[in-house]
This record gives sequence, structure tokens and C-alpha cells, in this order.
Amino acid sequence: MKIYTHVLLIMLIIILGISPAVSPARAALYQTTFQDLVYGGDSYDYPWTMEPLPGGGFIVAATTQSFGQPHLQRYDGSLWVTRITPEGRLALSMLYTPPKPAIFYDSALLPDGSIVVVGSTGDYREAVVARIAANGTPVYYEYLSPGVPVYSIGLTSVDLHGNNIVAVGFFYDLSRYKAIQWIVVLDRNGTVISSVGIDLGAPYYYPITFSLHIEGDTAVIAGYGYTNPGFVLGYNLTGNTIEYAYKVGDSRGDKYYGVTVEDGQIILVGVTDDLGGEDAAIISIQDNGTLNWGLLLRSNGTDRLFGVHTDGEHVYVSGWAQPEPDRYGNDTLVAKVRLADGRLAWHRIIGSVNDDWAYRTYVDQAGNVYAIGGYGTPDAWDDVIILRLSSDGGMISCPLIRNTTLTTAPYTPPITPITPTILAYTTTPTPQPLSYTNITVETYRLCPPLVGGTAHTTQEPGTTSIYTLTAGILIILYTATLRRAKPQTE
Ligand SMILES: [Ca+2]
Ligand SMILES: [Ca+2]
Ligand SMILES: [Ca+2]
Repeated sequence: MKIYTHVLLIMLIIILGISPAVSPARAALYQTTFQDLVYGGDSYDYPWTMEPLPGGGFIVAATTQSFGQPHLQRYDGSLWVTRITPEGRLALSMLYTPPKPAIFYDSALLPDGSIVVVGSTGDYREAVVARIAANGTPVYYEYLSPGVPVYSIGLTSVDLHGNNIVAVGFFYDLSRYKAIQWIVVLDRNGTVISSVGIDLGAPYYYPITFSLHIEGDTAVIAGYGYTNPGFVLGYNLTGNTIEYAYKVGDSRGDKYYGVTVEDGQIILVGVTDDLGGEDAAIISIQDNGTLNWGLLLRSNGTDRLFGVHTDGEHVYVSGWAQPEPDRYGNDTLVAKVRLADGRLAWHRIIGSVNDDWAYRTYVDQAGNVYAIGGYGTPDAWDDVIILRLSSDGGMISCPLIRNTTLTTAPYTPPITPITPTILAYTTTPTPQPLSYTNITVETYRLCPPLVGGTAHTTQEPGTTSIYTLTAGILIILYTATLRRAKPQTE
């Protein structure tokens, strides 16, 4: 009977050993790749965007105030492009100092490994587009203007359409006294092919385009109004027509910072004040304006989402939450939601005692979830942080996990058709000098990696029951065996 007990024990170890949660093969894989990567200089470093590379790793285009010339405002600075290997090392680190400090909001990866970066100068007087070759050499840096006097201008998002580069943004047209949304199509050399303005019409007074996703020939564009709710529109890039346009939400507190499209669903992420305060919002709509589902993630503080990515089955989102704003400021929020119905799979809150956030998120083919944003260093001069989580929300630096659970609520904002007007503008690029140099920084990690962690998990149905059942049966068998074995051992 003693032998039988030991056989059962060994069986238990083997069965638990091959279950996905503690697979030795996966644990080994984790140890050879990064769980988190942090780097930065002695001042603010703001990473708004990252581009996953086909063979693994990323290119990160950040705005830095640590290097280059002095900044003008809160968020502007020089461009800092880093190439990160799949193991989490910096393979390239280049600083580009533009003639005026600028903010770099978004990037797109071209097939030759170069990136296009868009933004605006810190005073919002010039829109900016740059292309950086794979080896770090600048191909061009130019200002774009719509050919009319403007009060404020910027490019906030960029994506590819065939061989062309599509950049979107906004400007305030002083001849019309209106904020105009802007779609500029360029070739890869930075020559403008077309430039279109979109007047969203009433009730929009000062809307801001913030995000672009190109699906087929449709540029799906989302943003918000300072005094009006969020919006989403589909612009056909070959027909130059508006396919659809909606006001989303019913108050100025409804804002959308991220958009993507999967399986005909338009996914928008941002913030709403529908239930009071500010809560992180995710909605899925059809292009006919039908709401598929909507989900809120809520703490007592302000919660916002910026990044959205899908893998066909799930939606991954990133931003910040404020479960304890007085103690920890913003904390990074990463969540995984089922595409079909918006059911929350898990969310994680990760942060330091200073402000932390994640503007972009991405999932690789193995299901690993990456989020890039700012880490509030002890002296509060933010550094770039890239977090890596496993598909079940585990694998994250130990002291950063906030032991807090956000509440969820359904979200059903009104979706109302609007009728934008297309306007013609002549956009001329003005080449600018861009000096560049190699810079070296130390990368660091925040603590030894922790396998598993304390995930705040709302599991999807069926994913835990088999493990629970297996473990339960084994414990009963083991206990029963011990009881039967006991008289013989005495
Ligand atoms: Ca809240
Ligand atoms: Ca924090
Ligand atoms: Ca820093």
C-alpha cells in the first residue's frame, strides 16, 4: 500500500507537471525571454507607439526630454527610436533632434523595416512626418501644411494602404473658424498624393482625430470633441467617399482614443462619464451603427484606455486606472476581453508609486501580451516600460502588481449618424533638417520574474473547470490512499 501511495504521488506530480498552467516547457521559454524591460534617461521619456517586428521584438518611437535640445512644453522633445530584440535587448538606440521640439504620436512599419512616425511640434503650429530607415538613417523629416492659415495642427495616427502611407490628424482652419479632420496620403518618399479635410458638421465644435485603422480600402478614424462626444467614421480611400459616420455617446465625457477592426466589428476604446467619474470604455459596433456590446472597467478614480489590438478571438486593451490615486497615481491597466460578446477574461493593474500607463498593446502568435507605456520611476521622471504578460495574464514583475480588482458594467452609448462634409486642401511638405546620433542607455528590470502571479481573473467558462476537477479527484484519491495506508505503517 505504501508503494501504491508513492505511485499516486508521482502520478499527481506528473499530471500537474503536464497541465498547461505549470508546463516546464513554457516555464523554460519564459526564462529566456523578457518579462519586462525598462529604459530611459534622467528626464521624461514618453513612448506613444511600438511596432512589432516580423521575427519578434519591436521598434519603439518615443518622445524624449532626457536627450536632445530643451523641450518647450509638457510632452514635446526629440525623437528616440530603439530597436528591441525578442530577448529584450536594445539593438539600436538613435536620437533624432528636430529643429523644433515635437511630439511623436504614432508609427507604422514599412516592409523594408523602416518606420514612418507622425506628430506635431510642441506648439501645435506644424504637423510632422518622418521616415527612419531600418539602419537608423533618417530618410526624410518634413512639416505638412494644408495650405490655409491654421491655429493648431497635428498628425496623430498613421497606417499603410498598399504602397501608400496614410496619416490622419486635425487642424483649426482660421478661414472657416472650424476644426477640420485631416487625411493625408503620401508615397514612401514623403510626397503627398492626396489631402482631404473632413468637417464633421453639427454639433461638433472642436473635434480631434486620434486614431486610425485601415481595413481594406476603408480608413476607420476615431476621435473626440472637446465639447462633444466621441466619433467614428469610415472613409473610402479609393472612392474618396464617407462610408459611415457616427457620434458615439451623449456627453463630452465620452472620448475614443483607439480603434481597430476585426471580423466586421469596429472596436473603440476610451473613456466615458456615463456612470459618474471617468471609466475605461470598450465598445464593439457594426458599420451600420448597431452596438454589438460595450464594457466598462471601473475604479473610483479616472480610468482610460488608449491601446487596442485583436487576435481574431480576443480584444486586448491598455491604458490606465486609478484604484488608489492618492497613493499610486495612475497605474497601468491591461485587459483581455472576448471579441464575440465583450466578456472580460482578465485584467491586470500594474504600477509604481508614481504615474504609470500603457498607450499601446500587442499580442504575438504565442498569445503573449505586450503593453508599452511609461513607468513612474522613483524620482517621477518617466521611463519607457514594455510589459509582457502570458495569455492568461500571468508573468509580470512582482512588486508592481496592484492587488485591486476593478468592477465591470455594461456600456450602451447611443450611436447617432452624423453627416460630415469632405473638403479639398492642397498639402505641401516642407523638408526639415534632422540631426541624429547614437545614444547608449542602460536597460533594467524591476524585479526577478514571477511565474504566475496573482491574476485578477474572471475566467471564461470552461477554462478552469477541468483543472479543478482533475485536482479535486487526485486529492480525494490521495487522501483515501493515505487513510487506507495508515494502519499498515503503524
Ligand atoms: Ca472610474
Ligand atoms: Ca502608479
Ligand atoms: Ca526618464
